[in-house]
Amino acid sequence: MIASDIIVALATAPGAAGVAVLRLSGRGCGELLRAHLAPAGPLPERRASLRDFVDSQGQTLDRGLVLYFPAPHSFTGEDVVEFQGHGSPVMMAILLRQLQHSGARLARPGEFSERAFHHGRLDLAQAEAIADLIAAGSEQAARSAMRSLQGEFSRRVASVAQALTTVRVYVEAAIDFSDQDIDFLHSEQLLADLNKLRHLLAETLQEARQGQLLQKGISVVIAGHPNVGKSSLLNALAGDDVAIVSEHAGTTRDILRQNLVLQGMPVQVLDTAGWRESDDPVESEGIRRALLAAEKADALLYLFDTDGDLKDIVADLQARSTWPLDIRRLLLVRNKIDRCPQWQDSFLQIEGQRCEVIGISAKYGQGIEALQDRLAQLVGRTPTELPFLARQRHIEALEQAWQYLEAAQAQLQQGMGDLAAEDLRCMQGSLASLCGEMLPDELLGHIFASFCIGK
Ligand SMILES: Nc1nc2c(ncn2[C@@H]2O[C@H](COP(=O)(O)OP(=O)(O)O)[C@@H](O)[C@H]2O)c(=O)[nH]1
Ligand SMILES: [Mg+2]
Repeated sequence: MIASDIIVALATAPGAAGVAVLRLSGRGCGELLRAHLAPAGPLPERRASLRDFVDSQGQTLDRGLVLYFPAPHSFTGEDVVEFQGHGSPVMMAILLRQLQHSGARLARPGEFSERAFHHGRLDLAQAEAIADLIAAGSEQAARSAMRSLQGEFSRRVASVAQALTTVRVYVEAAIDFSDQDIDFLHSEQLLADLNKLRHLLAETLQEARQGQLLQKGISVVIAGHPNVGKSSLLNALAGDDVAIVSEHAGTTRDILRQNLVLQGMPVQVLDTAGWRESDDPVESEGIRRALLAAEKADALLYLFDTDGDLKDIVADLQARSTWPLDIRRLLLVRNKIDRCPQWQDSFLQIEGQRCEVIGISAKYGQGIEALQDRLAQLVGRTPTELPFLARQRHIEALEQAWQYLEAAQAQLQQGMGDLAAEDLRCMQGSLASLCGEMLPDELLGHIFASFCIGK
């Protein structure tokens, strides 16, 4: 599916700006643009030239720099030409219309990247990294996206695929020689190769999970009874006076959302209405929404401020939440420890699992950093070096590869070489899909359609 018509789009963000860039791609796009330029001479390759963009009467519309990249040495691998004019949305609309009149078509979202992919200029993981770089919500996310764009992720997948090929060659050969006495399927060599493969895949999956946290971020809900200091905690985390703090119970009703960056992860913190019985329909609705948000959160900070028995607090939490408590995403937070200097962080066994209890003073900023660290830990962020950015699609493909590997190993232990070979073949397919090999056009189109126009 290699299209060759000429596409055009504004490569810069819409709106008034110092400069706006129009980009064209497709065979002959240099000629198409040149027909609108004065002076009319040939466009130098890969060097800027100053030209006027003129209308059909020869009147200058805009003046700017033209850059021409003939195929195949361009972003898309096709002829590409750019006009860098003044950042006037009105003028850019006029120029776009003129180019469309001459036969250029408005590019679909992500179509430049899609063409680059089809011409082998980048693989799918790299193309996705461009979109992720543009959308990055933190410095670490942006740096990680850049690593993926430079092929770090693709190279890692390639090394897993290579280790897999070694194993496959061995297993296939073992099947061919299965009538011989030697038990190839249980050989030291194969076990060592399989271990190496497992190790590589596990490492890649782990790093991809870290990258996904940087890409999609997490939601954190602060919940608890009225007046325990939920809004104060939101303010402490935000480092700003975002929410109204008051000694009157039931002040917060609507959900308040604040975006922050925590250890490179985009985090949305939600302050919610305090859980209690209420006759006020507005507050009741707020509480209903608070419970819903708490259920969906990646992490739930359950705040309390009494010295009561922790078990009672958890029992109360369990009674009020309308969904089964998931300890893996729960932090119990004791606020106002400025009033009880003897406080010490501890933990509690809930349903056989360890749940942290952390003390803070939202009002005086005590324990907030430790809480942030625990929160990052809870959602699985390990402060390792920069991971590569990964999407849900990547995690799913890697997890699928892992399942095939597990299945293959189980088959091998049973001496079922044929079935193991088949699992390993499927595993190769999962890995190939990461870089866009063997993906149906429809799925590819879907991925590129989520990019922005002009990219
Ligand atoms: N001593 C003390 N008071 C606090 C602390 N955090 C909040 N408060 C007070 O507790 C009251 C309720 O706080 P607020 O944040 O509005 O609680 P919310 O209803 O849970 O949102 C206010 O009077 C706060 O000043 C704290 O860490 N120490
Ligand atoms: Mg509040």
